[in-house]
Amino acid sequence: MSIPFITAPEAADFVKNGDNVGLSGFTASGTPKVVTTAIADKATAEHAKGNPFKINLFTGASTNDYTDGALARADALNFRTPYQSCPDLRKSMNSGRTHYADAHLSELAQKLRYGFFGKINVCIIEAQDVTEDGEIVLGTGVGNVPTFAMMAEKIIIELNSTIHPKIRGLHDVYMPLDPPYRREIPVYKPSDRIGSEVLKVDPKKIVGIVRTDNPGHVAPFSPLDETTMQIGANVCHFLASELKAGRLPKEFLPLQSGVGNVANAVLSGLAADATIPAFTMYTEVVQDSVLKLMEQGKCTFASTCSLSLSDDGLHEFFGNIDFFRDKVLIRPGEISNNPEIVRRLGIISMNTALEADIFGNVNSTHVLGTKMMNGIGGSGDFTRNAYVSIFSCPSITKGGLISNIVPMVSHLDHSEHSVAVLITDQGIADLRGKDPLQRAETIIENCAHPSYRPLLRDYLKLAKGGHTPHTLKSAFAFHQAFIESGNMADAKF
Ligand code: 0RQ
Repeated sequence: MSIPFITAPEAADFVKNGDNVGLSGFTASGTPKVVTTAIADKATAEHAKGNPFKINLFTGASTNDYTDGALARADALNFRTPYQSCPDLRKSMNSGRTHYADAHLSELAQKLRYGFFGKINVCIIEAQDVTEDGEIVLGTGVGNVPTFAMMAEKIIIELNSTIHPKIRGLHDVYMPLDPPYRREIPVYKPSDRIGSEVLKVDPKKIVGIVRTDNPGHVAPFSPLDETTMQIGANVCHFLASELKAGRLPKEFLPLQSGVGNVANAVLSGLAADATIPAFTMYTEVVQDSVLKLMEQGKCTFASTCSLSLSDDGLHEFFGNIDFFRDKVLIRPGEISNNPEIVRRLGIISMNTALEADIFGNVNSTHVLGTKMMNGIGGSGDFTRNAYVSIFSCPSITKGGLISNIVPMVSHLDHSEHSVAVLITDQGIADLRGKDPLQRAETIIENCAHPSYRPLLRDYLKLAKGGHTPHTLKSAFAFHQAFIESGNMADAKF
């Protein structure tokens, strides 16, 4: 092999202060581990010498602690996009040390190609294999790596020996042409393969290969609690009744589900419901629960951007690869989350809100309107274009000190125009075809916690005027009360 093998610190030396760096992967899956840690170490060493060292980091979604965690702790991130879920990075963003541009995941690749963010200096790719002529077998997550690799001046390969060789053949790497030459993306059903099994890059740009046997780790989910199970049961009930009423085709439609416990509860609920036929998924993350659904014959295919499986899940998947091989495709985020395809396939989207207001607007990102939690992720890609878009959240949080249903959201991610159905542990608010006042009544009576319903009814009685009644002076009384006393129930209008 004429491409040199180098150490992680040697790889980190290719990264300079102020560089734009793009990483392969989506969630912890497929994301580099040792080169990013070495960049963090380099930053710490440079800072100790009094030198500035910060990079601008572009990814597919959230990463791992070897990346966002290590780099944030080393104060090595000047700019970060499009999504994160790391406590240390959250602190850095919320204190203004890292500039964070929260963005729809499907859009970053094309915006980079359009030139909106400048060039990519270095692209770091986790790979299972790489050939002399630049053919790369990727890991369990793809993200935006096709665009990063195409644009990058230098490419570093992190060759991870823990990635199972049988991953080859699961990827579907495709990059659309840009306007005015773009054509339709030819995915007409979730299982349509449109691209290549490998990522092809210019081998002359590969400056080195770093070997690693770091397996990384996807944290398993906490056990389902009563609230989560109730939300899951309500979502299943909604979907089953839509099917019965003929508002969903009898063949069902592909599902997208966010990450986390509610998604897992919904998927296991669907599996248990005999009235729901076997379905496909067109989604961005496949978790362990999907493997079970496939084994039960309930999920027949999943198009995804990453296999975010626990260690046990990975073992099960590659142990039975002959069974799973024709049931999964791992694609770039630009395709897994593509609005054109979401609209065409008629995806049922299921995402999570931090809070929703009585008119159906959703805040997925900002605690009390100011502190960034994670980011909008792929939720907007799917929600805005779904056949039916569902948002769920608990009715109360922190033992009832917070009502997740408020008079007006303190930050807006998904507007009333994109939110079709709101579901909490209390019940289902079907917002389709309702005017604002009808939506408010439905959300208060069906979704708000009983202890907050009187306050919300009072707000609505006081709210004045126009098409969407509000009392602007009191619209944030719940949030103000929480800031002042630590309890939204102390709200005064
Ligand atoms: O706090 O961690 O201190 O316990 O927020 O809340 O209920 O555990 O819910 O983990 O599913 O996260 C919206 C953040 C929900 C996530 C969000 C507090 C609560 C807890 C977390 P603690 P839960 P989840 C697929 C699609 C956007 C991206 C997306 C998310 C913590 O789902 O990031 O959809 N979504 N991507 O106590 C103050 C409120 C609160 C609140 C909850 N109203 N005010 N704190 N909390 N509600 C994924 C990808 O794109 C990759």
